[in-house]
Amino acid sequence: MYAQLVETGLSKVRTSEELSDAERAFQDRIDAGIRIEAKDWMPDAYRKTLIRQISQHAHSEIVGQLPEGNWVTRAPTLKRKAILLAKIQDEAGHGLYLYSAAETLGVSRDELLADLHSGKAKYSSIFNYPTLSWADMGAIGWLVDGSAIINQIPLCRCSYGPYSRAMIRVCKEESFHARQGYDIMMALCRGTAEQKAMAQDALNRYWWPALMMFGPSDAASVNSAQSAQWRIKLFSNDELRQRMVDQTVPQIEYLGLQLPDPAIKWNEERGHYDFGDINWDEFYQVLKGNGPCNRERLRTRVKAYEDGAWFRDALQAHADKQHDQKKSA
Ligand code: BYC
Repeated sequence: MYAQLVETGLSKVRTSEELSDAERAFQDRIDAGIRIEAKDWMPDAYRKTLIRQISQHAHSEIVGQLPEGNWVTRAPTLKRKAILLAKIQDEAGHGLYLYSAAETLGVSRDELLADLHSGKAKYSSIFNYPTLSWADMGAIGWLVDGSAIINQIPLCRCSYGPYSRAMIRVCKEESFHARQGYDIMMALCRGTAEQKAMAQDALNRYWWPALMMFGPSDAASVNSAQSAQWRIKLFSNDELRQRMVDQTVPQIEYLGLQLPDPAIKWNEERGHYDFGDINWDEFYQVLKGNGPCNRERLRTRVKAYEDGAWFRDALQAHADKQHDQKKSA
């Protein structure tokens, strides 16, 4: 798969002869499965790619709290509310591990946040969709965290040590998130006709955006080939997307819900489910900032950051005071 990705992606990958001695030695380490650590020499482009991906990932975890945060005060029971709160707190934790992993590459958290707040840095397209009903909490846990697990399990084996280690705990927590989402869907599907209709509506609305989380098709993915060569990507966008469809269709059937795409059909020859065409125009519009909630999400994040200024100032004042006391002792 790795070789195929290197060949088919849009980004040009240099052959061994085109690499400098240092780059060749670096690639040999990666090919031998040796992890790259923060203080090791690395090509600038490798560093840049990792900063891009890890920071986008961190931003996604942080912005990803907002759609679910919308339902904390309206959770149907105390138990559901406690579970949802715990999940959202986990996402904040994931953001923090990931910002720390990005910082090992020589970029500061302030720079990363400035890029998010100015709209320069991306975060996952999925978080620009609204959460209209309680069933959306089920659909997000099940489909969004479910997709995240499929994408992130391979990242536990990626070439950059700090990123791969952060992913281990993230994936464990995502498994709990996916289970709680499916549990919400099960409860709704076993409930009244109205509750089941809510579950169906959430599935219908979140299905396509969840498939878009895996990124553009392999033929359109600009970064895949290089990232595969560096073992940042172990599987292609389309391959992971197919895995998501194959895993989820039987779960939809178990819930007794209608398939959200009439083109879904088991293909005996391929050993996979076929599915319909993704609306890539919608995906790129969301990436450009024109999704249903892009502006609202960014505005909320910027306001939260500005509202927290007094707390960061207090922390700094406390640290300065401790530093002065140590110096004068
Ligand atoms: N949304 O060449 P490609 C979570 C961008 S958080 C937005 O294939 P790459 C959760 C891509 O960045 C889950 N942008 O890129 C949290 C690139 O743009 P730039 C977040 C996207 O990087 C809270 C361009 O499109 N997971 O689970 O090789 C609550 C071309 O794409 C998207 C991660 O971040 C998208 N969906 O592959 C609940 C996982 N897709 O940067 C749940 C780590 C693509 O060149 N990231 N783009 O301007 C990855 O695995 C990879 O970055 C991707 C994209 C597969 C997403």
